[in-house]
Amino acid sequence: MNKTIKYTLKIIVIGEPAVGKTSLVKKFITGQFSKDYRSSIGTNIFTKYIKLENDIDIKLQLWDIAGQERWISMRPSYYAGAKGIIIVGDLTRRNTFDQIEKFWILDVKQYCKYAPIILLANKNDLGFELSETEINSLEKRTTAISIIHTSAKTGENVESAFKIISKEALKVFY
Ligand code: G3D
Ligand code: MG
Repeated sequence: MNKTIKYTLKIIVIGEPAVGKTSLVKKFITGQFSKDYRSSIGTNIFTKYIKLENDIDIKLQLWDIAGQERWISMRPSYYAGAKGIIIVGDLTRRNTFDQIEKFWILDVKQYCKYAPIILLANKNDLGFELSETEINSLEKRTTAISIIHTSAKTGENVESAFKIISKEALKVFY
């Protein structure tokens, strides 16, 4: 007999403005939409229930920054209790990946040491400013478990990206 187990995972989405964070979350959530807007901390929180292999039921709580990406005072509460981190870069803008190394990774290491990280190289449907080699070399330097090319526009790899970080978070925390 299969047992159904329910876990709640807080997954946060970070990265420079306009890389596609909100679009990715909305693409993933579509169909099961519940939105909890907390303007006091500058955050949208979306909930989605998913099922992983082995009948593991997960309640995903996806935290999406509502503007003001680097708003200092919000960051500790944003990171608190996060079980997985999604960092998004925009393939059409090199600077958004530079900032992952220069800013976001340092932030994650400060506020959220143990949560696994994946990098999303988003807007894969458009022309690239970065080569494959450059992207892949980021994996080691950022301690990301993987780098996934996504498109919030076409939906490419969106669902699998959220599932990968969920599985990894379960491994680390439960
Ligand atoms: P953010 O939440 O990181 O700030 P948004 O980013 O999700 O608001 O996206 C910023 C802009 O990029 C939006 O365009 C959005 O439609 C576009 N975008 C996001 N992801 C993709 C993608 O994968 N492919 C393409 N082609 N566009 C994408 P607008 O014009 O509305 O500002
Ligand atoms: Mg946004």
